[in-house]
Amino acid sequence: MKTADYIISAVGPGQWPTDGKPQIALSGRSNVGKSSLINHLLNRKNLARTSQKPGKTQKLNYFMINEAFYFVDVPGYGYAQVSQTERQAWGRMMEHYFSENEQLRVVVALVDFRHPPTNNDIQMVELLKYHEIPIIVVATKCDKVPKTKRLKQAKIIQEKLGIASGDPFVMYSVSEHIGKEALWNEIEKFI
Ligand SMILES: Nc1nc2c(ncn2[C@@H]2O[C@H](COP(=O)(O)OP(=O)(O)O)[C@@H](O)[C@H]2O)c(=O)[nH]1
Ligand SMILES: [Mg+2]
Repeated sequence: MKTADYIISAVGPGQWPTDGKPQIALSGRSNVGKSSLINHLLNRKNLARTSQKPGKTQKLNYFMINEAFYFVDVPGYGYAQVSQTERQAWGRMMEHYFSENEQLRVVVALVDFRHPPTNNDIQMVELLKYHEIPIIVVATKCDKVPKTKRLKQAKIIQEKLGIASGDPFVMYSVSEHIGKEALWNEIEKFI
């Protein structure tokens, strides 16, 4: 890791970078720990802002990493207070991004390790599969699950998401520094 710079909050396709550099997107429901994970991966305190009011602005936040590739912070889904209209706008934006963006190499799909995947988590994985976009599943907050239960919980999540046991799956904890190297190893395969 050398540099990480915030580039743009893109409200529409006209603002998507067109320099051809690879894009790695990160998705997950609101509060799954996405901002925390991005900051942890990049050794930065507050590059991706944590605890923002979810569901307000539906923008794709682009970060340039090592002047070589982008992290794209996808707005969180599944926030109860979001209106139907906003939900639909989010769906259209994501549909567009996944179908039209040739620089998108892989999506890091975050799920909360403490709970079985939500319907929204499952739909996200299905959408990615439909568009034939490679997926790295990351189970966040694994510190909250006792070590002896982690293997079983991982299997439940993989099964519910319809992910094969050999597909990329990383248990992550920001607070206990688990998973960073494993996730970078998986991401590097797509750059
Ligand atoms: N125990 C634990 N809590 C975490 C972890 N990662 C994030 N959190 C907490 O989860 C909450 C939501 O995190 P945030 O990064 O803002 O989630 P986002 O909405 O997905 O961007 C915050 O209170 C974080 O401190 C983790 O690895 N372990
Ligand atoms: Mg966030």
